[in-house]
Amino acid sequence: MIFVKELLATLKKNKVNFYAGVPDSVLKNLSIYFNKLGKNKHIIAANEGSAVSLGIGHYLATKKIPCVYLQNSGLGNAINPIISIAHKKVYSIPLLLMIGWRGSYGQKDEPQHEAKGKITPSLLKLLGIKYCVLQKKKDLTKLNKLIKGAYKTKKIVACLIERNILKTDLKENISKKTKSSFLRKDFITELLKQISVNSKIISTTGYTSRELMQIRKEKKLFKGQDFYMVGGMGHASMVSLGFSMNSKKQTICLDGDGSILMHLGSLRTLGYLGNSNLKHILLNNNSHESVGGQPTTAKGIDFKKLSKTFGYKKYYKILKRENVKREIKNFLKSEGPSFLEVIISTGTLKNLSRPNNLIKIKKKFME
Ligand SMILES: Cc1ncc(C[n+]2csc(CCOP(=O)(O)OP(=O)(O)O)c2C)c(N)n1
Repeated sequence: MIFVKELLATLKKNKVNFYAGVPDSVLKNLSIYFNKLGKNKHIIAANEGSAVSLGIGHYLATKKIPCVYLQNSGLGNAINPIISIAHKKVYSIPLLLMIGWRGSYGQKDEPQHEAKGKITPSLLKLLGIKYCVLQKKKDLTKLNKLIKGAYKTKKIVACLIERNILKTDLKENISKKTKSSFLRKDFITELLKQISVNSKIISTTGYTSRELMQIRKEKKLFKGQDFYMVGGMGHASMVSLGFSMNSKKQTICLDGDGSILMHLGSLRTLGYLGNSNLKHILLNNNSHESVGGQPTTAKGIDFKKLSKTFGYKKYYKILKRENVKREIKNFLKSEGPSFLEVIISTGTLKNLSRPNNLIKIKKKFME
């Protein structure tokens, strides 16, 4: 167990005072501190590659090592700027990567995390990144040494943090990020009632997929088939496009705002190439609810203009419970590619289970 305050003190001692990252449930207690910092000290990036790049820019301007935080599933996104810009053999820019280690050795986790967790240390070795594992307070000495070394060698260093290691006495204060009182589960329930038996749903990472699976079971709503994006956050739209271009079936992408922002360029590909069977839904709660409710930057985006300019044919919006039935009906009937923005409040079902028999899920989806 390590207190966040102790960890941050080690960083401060080494003049690490800028943080950029993508939120993660393992590092949730750090986010509580970060939320209090101004934008010159902390930035929630759209994806992990962007977080690394923000860190690189920060170093170029300040000569101080930035802390880039991420879940190990996001290491893939981060690798491009790490190896092609910051690496010792390229521009040699020192960074500290703080990595939430899902699927660490010996810890039971979801299939996608177990696969990534197992290779995380080898990936770091392959990238030539020295790292330490933080489990106890005394491990902070190793971190201290690594950062000091990074200043000298101009190399990237990292620390891996497993689940339930970081503690804090600060109280979580997750405020609602939208004015809506309508919940994700209410929308999903109505959608499942209205879709046809042949519909296919491709749903984004986190609570959306988990709730979709749970609601089907609890409410016995079995029309259509689902493909849960248990990982690959931000890629549900392109999986949907790839599927819909090769099938006549109605294809519904169920996306989140954090996920949509992670690879926003994909929306243009979808709007440009999508066929009439493709329907894209954004469940907008202006937050990364699945990993602790940290804010996204979705608030203020005019998704009507954005989807139109990206080539979607129709845009619908649900703000109030009263309009849900009617708007879902219109949306499902529309000639796609069409976009439906649903403003939801944070709040999720209790005791959510997780998709685990993934091969079975894939086979059923492909039937
Ligand atoms: C590449 C990658 N980075 C980070 C994560 C951790 N993660 C899982 S769900 C999630 C938040 C998703 O936010 P959003 O799409 O807005 O959906 P919400 O959680 O609000 O339902 C994050 C950051 C991940 N799974 N993959």
